[in-house]
Parts: sequence; C-alpha cells; structure tokens
Amino acid sequence: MRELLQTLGLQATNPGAATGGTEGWLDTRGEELVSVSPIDGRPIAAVRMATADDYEAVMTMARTGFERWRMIPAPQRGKIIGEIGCALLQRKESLARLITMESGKIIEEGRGEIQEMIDVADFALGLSRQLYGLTMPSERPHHRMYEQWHPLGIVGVISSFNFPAAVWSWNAFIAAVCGDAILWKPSSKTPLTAIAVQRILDPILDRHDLRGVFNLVIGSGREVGERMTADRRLPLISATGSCDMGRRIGQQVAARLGRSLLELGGNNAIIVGADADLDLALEAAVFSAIGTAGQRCTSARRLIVHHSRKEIFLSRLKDVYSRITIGHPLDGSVTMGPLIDATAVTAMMDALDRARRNGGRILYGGKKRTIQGLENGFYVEPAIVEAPRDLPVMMEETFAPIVYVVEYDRLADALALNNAASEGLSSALITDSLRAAEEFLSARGTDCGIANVNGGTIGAEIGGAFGGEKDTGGGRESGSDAWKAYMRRQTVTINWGPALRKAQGIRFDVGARPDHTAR
Ligand code: UN1
Repeated sequence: MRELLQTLGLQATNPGAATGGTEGWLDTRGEELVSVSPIDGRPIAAVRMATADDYEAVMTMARTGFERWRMIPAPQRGKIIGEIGCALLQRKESLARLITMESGKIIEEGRGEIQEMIDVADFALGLSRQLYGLTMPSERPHHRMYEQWHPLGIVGVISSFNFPAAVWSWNAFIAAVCGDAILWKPSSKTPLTAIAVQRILDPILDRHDLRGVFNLVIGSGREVGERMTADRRLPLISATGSCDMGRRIGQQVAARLGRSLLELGGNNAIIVGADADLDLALEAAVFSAIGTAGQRCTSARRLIVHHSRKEIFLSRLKDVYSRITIGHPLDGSVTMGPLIDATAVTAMMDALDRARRNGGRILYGGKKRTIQGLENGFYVEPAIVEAPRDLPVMMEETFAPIVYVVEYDRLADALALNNAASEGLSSALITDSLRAAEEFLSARGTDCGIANVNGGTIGAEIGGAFGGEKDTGGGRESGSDAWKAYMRRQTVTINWGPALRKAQGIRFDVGARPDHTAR
C-alpha cells in the first residue's frame, strides 16, 4: 500500500498520520480525516481537512486561475485537457488500484473508472473546437444576430464515493474546456483518490503556469459542502449523491439564484420481455445488480419479468448468483467486493428485514459474509428478493446489491411499474420485439433519462448526456451538449446600418437626430 501511495505522489510514511494536507500545495492545520479501506476496515492513511481559511485561499487561487484560463482559446485549453488524459493513461493501473483500495470496487471496475476519465478527456479535446453558437436571421435590416458562449466562472463539484474520480472528470474536464475553473469537494470516504488525481494534474498545470484551474478542498459536507452551496462566487454547483442531499443543495443554491446540476439517486429497472434472449437478460441483470456491489446510481434494483419467463429466469439467476465470487477486490477472479462501510451493511440488512416483513421472499443471499483474513471488511452476499408489486421498500433506493423481482403480464403494466419510482435515471428492456422496443422508447414509454434496449441499466458511455428525471434531479453531464450547463449564453445583436431600428416594428421617434423632421 505504501508503495502504491508513493507511486501516486502520496507520502503515507505512517498509516494513520497525515499524508500531505488538503491538496498538493496548501499546508493546513485542519482536523484529520482518516480514509478507511472497506476491504479490511483498516485505515489507509489520513489527510487534513480544509479550514475556513484554507477554503478562502483555494478560492483566491481558483479566481486567479479562472481569470487566466478564460482568455486562453478553447482549442488550446482542449490540448491541455488532452495532456491530462495522457497522464491518466500512464497512471491508469496505480490509480485504479487506489480506487479499489479506497472504494472497494473490483479492480476491473477501477480500471474502467480511469478509462472513463481518459474518454472524457478525449471528448473534451474534440469539444474544444465545437463550442458552437447559433446564428439567427434578424428581422431588422443591417442587423446581425448570433449567440456566443462564455465560461461561467468557478464551478463547484461535489462528488460521491462510488465514482470517486470519473464523475468529477465528467464535470471538471467539460467545464474546463469551456473555460471554467473547478473547485472539487470529493466524498469524505475517498479523499486519497482525489489527492492522487490532483497530484497528477499539478505538474501539467505548473508547466503551463495554470495553477488554480483545478482545485481541491477536502472537508465534510457540513463544513466545506455548505460553504460551497452558499458561496456566490460559485455560479454553478454540480453535485452527485443521494436525493436527500440533492434536495438540500438544490434549495440552498436556488435561494441565492445560483445554478445547480444534480445527479442523484435511481431506482432502476430491467424489464425482461416475453420474447427476451434469456442469456442476454441474465448477463445484463447480474452485471447491473452486482456491479460496484450495487452501489451505483444506475444499479438495477428491480427486475420486472414477464410471467411466462419468471420461473426459468429466477432459477437461472440463482444459479448465476451462486457462482459470484465475493472477496478482495484486487483479486482478479473476484466479481464482487465489499460495501463501502458498516452503515451500508446495516442499511442492506434493514431493507431485507423490511422486505421479509412485508411479503418479500429472499430467494438468494442477503447475509453478511466474513472473508478469511479480511474479517473487518464490509462484505455481504448479493440478494434476490421475490417481491409483491406493492412492496414499499422496493420503491426506495438502498445502495446495496439487492434486486427485487416482480412479474408482469402486459408491457403497459411493466412500464407503469418502471415509471412508478420517484427517481428516473436508468431503465432497460430486454426484447427481440421491435414493437415492444419502440413502445418502451416512445413518449408513453420509460420516463428515465437513460433507456437501453437489450442491455443493462449500468455502464453508460461518456458520449451521451448522463442524468435523469424526477428525483434524480434533472441534470445532464458528460457527453452530447451537456457542456452548455457550464457556460453562459450571450445573445448578440450588431447593428451595422445607419439607423436605430426597433424590433417588432415599433416606432418611437423622440427626435434625437438633428434631421428627424426631414425623414
Ligand atoms: C454513478 O453511479 O454515480 O453508467 C455513475 C454507469 C457509470 C456511471 C455511474 N458510467 O453506470
């Protein structure tokens, strides 16, 4: 572990002691935050959290960074993001290992997370020559009208433990290519990953004399998070986390008329059609339900299976679950690592208790699991619950590998169940029927931000806009035209004629011209 931290520029000489301050360049006296590995419950290292003074110092640096950065042409900014992408590629393996140690996700997913960052960097580089504005015909002679996009300022990014780096990069690289500076508050459960990423960026920023473009502040939600949401110097707060957290942040930011971009919870379903390819359905369901141990906002929490396939589907699902290997997430043969902490384990056990008490049948798993040599880690068996349609706990997002299975008869019925969730993030339908697929994708189909046919609910590519409706918060991040959230739009009208022409043909002659009577 020590070696890994050193490779990434972190000096954990003494686990449990401070590794290096809130970030690469600030020396702080703030309180200690210990990063505990969910793999064995042991501290990896500790960092110091930012004080109010540190926060101000970082904000000053961000302001200086922004003032320089915004005047650098976007294609040049893109090249610098491209350099960051290359640096991430060089450190891919060690960063992936650190993410695995700190978040507990299996190493293959850790690698996927860094790859996702590299992909976003590529996307941002391409985007840097495509921050297009429209030109519109003016109704007035000798007038030109167009819109242009300017950076917003310093963008606050609050990220969560389950994607401790990639979701930050969706925001940070896109915002940066738009000309914004970024202030990052990572989850208090994964501060080391954030410091490691910052240490990779720092030499690149230094080389271009651009310190202050990407900034890091580590601290609790109550301290740093609240300060950010109240801070008018942050015109946009992009936050990933629970619906409760998003509701609080959204209200606080709205109270100062700031903008928020929210990527909150999901209660995602996979509909398995009467004509579904069952092999594909199983693969999609298992990957979506147990990937990241069910701790993604996109995780499949409900399987809505056509009654004619339910029996065979369930028996095959149990069979696949029995082959899931649970253990040390750095071990390449392991398919599911631990949950993030003891609270997550308790939440899972509570949800299963409530399911049992309200008519749910636990068909598989759902117990705590002790792994030899890792007795203090937070391991559980993934659970399959056969649920009545009105099981209350099924309508809540429990961040754990629990999948509820319900049956349906008509597609309209399955869609109603899919849309009954208060969140609206991801959804999937497994079918070979063109009609069913189009119905699912139609205006009366799934109401989620993400709709997949013959795939699972997790694992979105970065090129599309990512996000969801209803309690998921409505934000869109990453690909497509999500960049617009990080810029301000300016509508420009240029009059190159001799007279002041009014729109809507309004006549308003106040006699300001000496020759007005002659006209
Ligand atoms: C999240 O869980 O917060 O689509 C994001 C996915 C990943 C991102 C998940 N690319 O599952």
